[in-house]
Amino acid sequence: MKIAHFSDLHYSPDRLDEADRCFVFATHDAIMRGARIAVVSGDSTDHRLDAHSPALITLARRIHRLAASMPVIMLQGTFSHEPPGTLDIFALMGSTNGVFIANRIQQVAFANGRFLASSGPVFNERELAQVLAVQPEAVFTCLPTVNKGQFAASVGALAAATDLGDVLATYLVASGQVNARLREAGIATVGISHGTVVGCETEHGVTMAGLDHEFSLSALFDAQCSAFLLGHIHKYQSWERGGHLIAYAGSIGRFHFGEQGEKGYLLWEVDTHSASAELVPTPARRMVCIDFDGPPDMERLAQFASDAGDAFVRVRWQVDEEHRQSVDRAAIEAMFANAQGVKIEPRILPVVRSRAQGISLETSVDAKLKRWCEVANVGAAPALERLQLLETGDANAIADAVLAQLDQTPVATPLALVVRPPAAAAIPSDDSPSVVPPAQRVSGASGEALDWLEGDLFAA
Ligand SMILES: [Mn+2]
Repeated sequence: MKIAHFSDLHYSPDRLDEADRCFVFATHDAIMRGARIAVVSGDSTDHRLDAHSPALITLARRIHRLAASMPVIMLQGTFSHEPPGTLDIFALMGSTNGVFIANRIQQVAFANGRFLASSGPVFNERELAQVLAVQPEAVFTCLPTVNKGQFAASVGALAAATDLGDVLATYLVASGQVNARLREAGIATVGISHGTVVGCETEHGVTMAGLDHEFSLSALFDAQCSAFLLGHIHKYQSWERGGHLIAYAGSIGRFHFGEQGEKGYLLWEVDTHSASAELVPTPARRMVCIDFDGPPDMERLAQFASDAGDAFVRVRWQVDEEHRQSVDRAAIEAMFANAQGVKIEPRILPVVRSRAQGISLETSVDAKLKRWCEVANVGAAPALERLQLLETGDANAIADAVLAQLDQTPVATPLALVVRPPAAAAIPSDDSPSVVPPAQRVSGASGEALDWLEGDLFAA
């Protein structure tokens, strides 16, 4: 039997365009290809939607139209995306065929165009006998998102993270025993769930390791379903063992920048003993990410812009705070004027002036100056000598001493003056962080001349 598996539709005002373009394509394709039954494995909506929201009405219309062609099963997804109760209204969208809402752990048989659900988590003996008697086309084992809060309340918060996996694994084994009997009777068995499989890969290429995920692959295979249809992870991927197949359909469209892999829906072929699935790509939007470690390279950007076509483009760069004005944001926006959308994300690196380490720990001005000379790589002896002059001599005496020193200097030839004027040799250039020699600062009183030593240079 052919099953059309759609997942993670995320209908919402912001994503309506993308979700609906892809879902309309996928449902139409599934109808054309003669799918017998449709499954939506969770996250039909992105968040709580008002009844008058165009997103909700549009989704209701799509489900209604789909149900005109084939029966539909909708599984409860993540509560933040699909608040409990959201799906109930879709049970009313059935037309020629019904829409079955799987919002608790249960098994459901599809026979003679009708859904027969178990009263408990699996069919009991009496129910199983009835199911076998009607020879269903398929039996679905439904494992919707488990409310971890409720679960934690029953087993304790500490145990909840790891015990949930054990509880679900136990359930899957129990359902496996029922599924084995169904298979013996020639009935196709299908699992549907919404959660994270340990070791799967997200749409951003991150491998989900750890113990607090819902299932292991072996636990899912323990359910002994020919096919296991998964939702939650937005990247299509599959695992096969002995003809049984487990697969995430991935999200119907591309909702975030940086999502890897193709988007689509899965057209499954499921029989009693095995299953296969084909990813049918949807016309998901193209999203291009261009990242620069430093300021953007405008030439390369121009090249990207000419290739971008109708993609959604995100440009990221990072630039020091003081050079932020050097990037022409408007020019970049203009470059991508033909793209579907452009998102510009500059990262401004704040200028952090490093304090000379350890200066604040020194107690005397001498020691502070010496430490600063070490850190700034400036000769300490002349600086300390001049500091002493400032502390002991008065301005006139210092000036006289400097003039007397200059008088002793041999008269330079004009050429030598141009090439290397001796008086200027000691003057640091403006941008050099070295100490301004006291000789250049003798005009004021000594207290005033010490001002440059105070300020925030020595702040901790
Ligand atoms: Mn999702």
